[in-house]
Amino acid sequence: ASAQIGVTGLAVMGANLARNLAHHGYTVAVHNRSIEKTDKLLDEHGDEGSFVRAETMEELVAALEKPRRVLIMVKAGEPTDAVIDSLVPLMESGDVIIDGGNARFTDTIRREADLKEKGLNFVGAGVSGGEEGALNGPSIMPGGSTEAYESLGPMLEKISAQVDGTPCCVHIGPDGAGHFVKMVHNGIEYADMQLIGEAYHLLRTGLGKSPAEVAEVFTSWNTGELESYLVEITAQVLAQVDHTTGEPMVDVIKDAAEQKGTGRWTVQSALDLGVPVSGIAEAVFARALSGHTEQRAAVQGMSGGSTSWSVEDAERFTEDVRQALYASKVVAYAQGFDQIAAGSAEHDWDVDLGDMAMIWRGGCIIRATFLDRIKEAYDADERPVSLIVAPFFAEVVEQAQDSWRRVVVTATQAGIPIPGFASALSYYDALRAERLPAALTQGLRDFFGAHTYERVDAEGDFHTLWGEDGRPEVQA
Ligand code: NBP
Repeated sequence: ASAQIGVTGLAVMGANLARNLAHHGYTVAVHNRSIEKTDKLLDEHGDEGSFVRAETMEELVAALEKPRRVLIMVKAGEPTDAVIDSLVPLMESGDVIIDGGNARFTDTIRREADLKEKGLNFVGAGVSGGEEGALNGPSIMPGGSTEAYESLGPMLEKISAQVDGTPCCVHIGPDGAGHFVKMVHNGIEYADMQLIGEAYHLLRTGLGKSPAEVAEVFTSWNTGELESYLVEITAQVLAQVDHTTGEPMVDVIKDAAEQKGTGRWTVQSALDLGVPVSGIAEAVFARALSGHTEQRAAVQGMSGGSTSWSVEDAERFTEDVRQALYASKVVAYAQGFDQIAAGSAEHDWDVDLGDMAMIWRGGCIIRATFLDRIKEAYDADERPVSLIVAPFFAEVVEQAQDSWRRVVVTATQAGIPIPGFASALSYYDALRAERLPAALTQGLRDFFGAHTYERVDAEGDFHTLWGEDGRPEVQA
């Protein structure tokens, strides 16, 4: 037994993580259900480091030093359970099984509890950054016992992305904490991409810019506050020309967005936790709407916004859109971090929000300059109740709001859909409002269902005999 870690599941992610581990000097035992992928990896990259070829799960486990560590990188769901089932009889107390796939955090909680009973350590690790991250340094979000992290953490920290000498990997918390945080990370990624899409749509439709011209705008935005991987690659995608037709690539791609599930899970979990992640929800629904091609075709002929609408000052409009994008992005992140805090409280995970911002600074899809500011905000002596009121972001949002409002008004008049920008602004205005129509909602609920309400001027639950003149409110 000579390998420090085994990897099973050698599609793009597993193969690249195995190579990353080998590049860092670890001997890696490699296994895949069908041997072709194992041999392809070894043929093409076997000379990059020290690998041990394992044809069967038995060979994989036999190749490992104790305590054994096996990283599973297979399709999430049933395949992961199947692989765990075949590993368990081969492993011993103290060994560590790591699931680096995009597991649902509730599955991770279940698996961790099952394996703990069998004396095995189970680590559910969220891995972000796609195939390039896996190879050159991803952001890693491992959840599991402290004991398991002691054995595994140093390896994961070594192969993760590094920013200013700090690894983009930290022990998130027990059992499902890592996969929960990875899920919300993906939800934020959905929101981020939706907002970027709306900004593009506004510049394209509102200003009549070509995709290549919008690409230039994004390139310039990437030198400022919005600097981020997603803004950078937006410019690249928009600048791409299709070689078959000579058209901008973005015009050749069918405009129906797909999803694999993490965004939907984020919203489902947020509904259970009662956290209003409206930005993420709008992004998930916007993707769903884009795929309803039959309904879209049916409604396409109906009347739209003002036909006389035009932008007078293109430069100002572009800056307004930039500000709207920035402020809406702050709202989306504020909501996502609220969800992590709520999930952590619900499951006793004790997740450090500042650490989350820190490990997303490199390796992952939502890496961005402003994560440093988010880390500062959550590391402050007093944790802000919302990112929006942390001093740095309060200033961002307040400064952006005139632009933000102009963009929402203009887009609405022009008939350009901006669910992300508009809902983010409404979220801000709702939190800001001194009184909300929730009082009326409570009145209605009490009227039709005797659900009771609380008063502003007295303690207790009250019920009113609505409409019956002179009848006093009664305390329920
Ligand atoms: P896939 O998600 O496409 O899964 C393919 C792998 O799963 C192959 O190795 C395949 O073996 C194996 N597999 C399947 Br399918 N069913 C199996 C079973 N019943 N028993 C054993 N092995 C089985 O690979 P991926 O895109 O590399 O992703 C791996 C994991 O990482 C997934 O959970 C994914 O969600 C997650 N992830 C992906 C990305 C990304 O950018 N792609 C990013 C972050 C996380 P075979 O070769 O024998 O068919």
